[in-house]
Amino acid sequence: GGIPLPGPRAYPLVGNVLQFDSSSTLTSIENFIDQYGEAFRLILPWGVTAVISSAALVHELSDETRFKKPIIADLEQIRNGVPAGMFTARTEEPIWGIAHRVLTPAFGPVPIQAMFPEMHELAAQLAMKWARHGPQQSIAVSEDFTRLALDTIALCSMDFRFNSYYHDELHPFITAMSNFLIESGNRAIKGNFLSNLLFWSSNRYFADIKTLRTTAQAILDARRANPNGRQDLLSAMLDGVDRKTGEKLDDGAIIDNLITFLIAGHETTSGMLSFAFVMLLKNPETLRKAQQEVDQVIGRGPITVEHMKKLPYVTAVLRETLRLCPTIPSLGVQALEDTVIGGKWAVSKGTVMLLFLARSHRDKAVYGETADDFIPERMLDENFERLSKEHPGFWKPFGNGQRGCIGRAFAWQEAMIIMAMLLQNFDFEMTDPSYKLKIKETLTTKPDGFEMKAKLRHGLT
Ligand code: MNH
Repeated sequence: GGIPLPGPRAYPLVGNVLQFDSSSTLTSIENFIDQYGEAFRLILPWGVTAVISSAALVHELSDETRFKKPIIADLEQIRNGVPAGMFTARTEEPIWGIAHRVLTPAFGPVPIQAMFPEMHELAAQLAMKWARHGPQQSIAVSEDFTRLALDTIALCSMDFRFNSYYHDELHPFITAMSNFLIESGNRAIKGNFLSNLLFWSSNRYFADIKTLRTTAQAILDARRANPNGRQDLLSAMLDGVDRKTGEKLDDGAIIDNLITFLIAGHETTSGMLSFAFVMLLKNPETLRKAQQEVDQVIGRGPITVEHMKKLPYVTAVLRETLRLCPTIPSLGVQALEDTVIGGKWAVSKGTVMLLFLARSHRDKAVYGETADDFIPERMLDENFERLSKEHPGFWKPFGNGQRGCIGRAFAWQEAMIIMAMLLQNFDFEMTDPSYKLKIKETLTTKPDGFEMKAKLRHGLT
């Protein structure tokens, strides 16, 4: 049963591709949503694709007995470089289950808390850098948060120091990684065949992959040659035995997951932090409240791991930031069988559906008339729990179910440390007070061209 999904007219061969504004995929989809509603279909290079944008439907499609994560588009292309990484593996591939079971405990609360000192050290380095800049220097916010997030995931997961703050030029590994991601995105549109015909970009693509893999291999070899007893994500992968299959991760899978953590761990976290400052500076009352909370709870003393759970307003600021600006703006799911969604639309087996968080997170049925406004109060624990009971699909920035983000606690601790430290030590202003939020779209989203100035409130603590 069920009626077909509505959607714009599709053309032979190209489907709806030419109806996209190439400068912004997100805006193009928003425009389609305005026209066709909470569920409609597009014909894209990988086939019929439904776009879903209400919280109720997002909840329905989060049911893992009916839908699974598809590996398409960018994710499929990233497999050219990391064929066995857990972000891009298919759930039915044994290597995904092994990595998932071996790594889940390593991302648990106890090991993450043990990473506090190293996370704190890198946060303090960033605060030091901004202090030295002085109050007149305009800070390229996402660039510096990208340095922080990359250095943090590399240090905490594999004991490797990029020392990004000390270089204007990025480390060759980082350049290779960002080119690899951009080109994977391009290839998702052009397809493998055409992409491999374009020799220049294709040669560079495979050279970048080689740089990524040889660097990760070198880090692995160094650890094996010098097992220093350090407990981190790399040691968890080297020593871990899957209780279900009795298998260990082979070197290929370890390398793929090291690269995966660097990819998955840096853009999303730095995007979240950058958007948080856009939101705070555009809503000065929220900045004042966040700073007041830090002053009351931490004061001028050192930030400790115990403080992390005692900053409800700062926590709510990050939740509200990810609501309005989910750094992964959509999640893919795929129907396991022919089915009907929303009680009316027919969807055939295998159909890919994009859960468009950038819109479902602003559903008026959940958030009312103030859905587009930045109001951290609605994300304070009590309200957050009430929303999650009344509207279970309300907030999904970390994905869903067994394929949800494994690095959530990692990202959260890292972000809370730097937020607390920056609010404790600096007052901020936008370099251009008339800055209008513009979104840079790659695999993830970030604010484009956002700069601010940071003025020490007192001596650095
Ligand atoms: Mn993370 C999966 C968002 C930080 C490692 N992450 C996901 C997914 C989302 C997501 C959404 C699911 C994607 C999908 O369904 O295709 N992740 C985030 C956000 C942040 C984040 C918003 C920060 C803010 N992620 C991190 C960090 C790490 C990490 C930090 C690593 C240390 N994430 C992963 C991995 C997966 C993932 C690995 C894949 C998990 C799996 O499929 O088994």
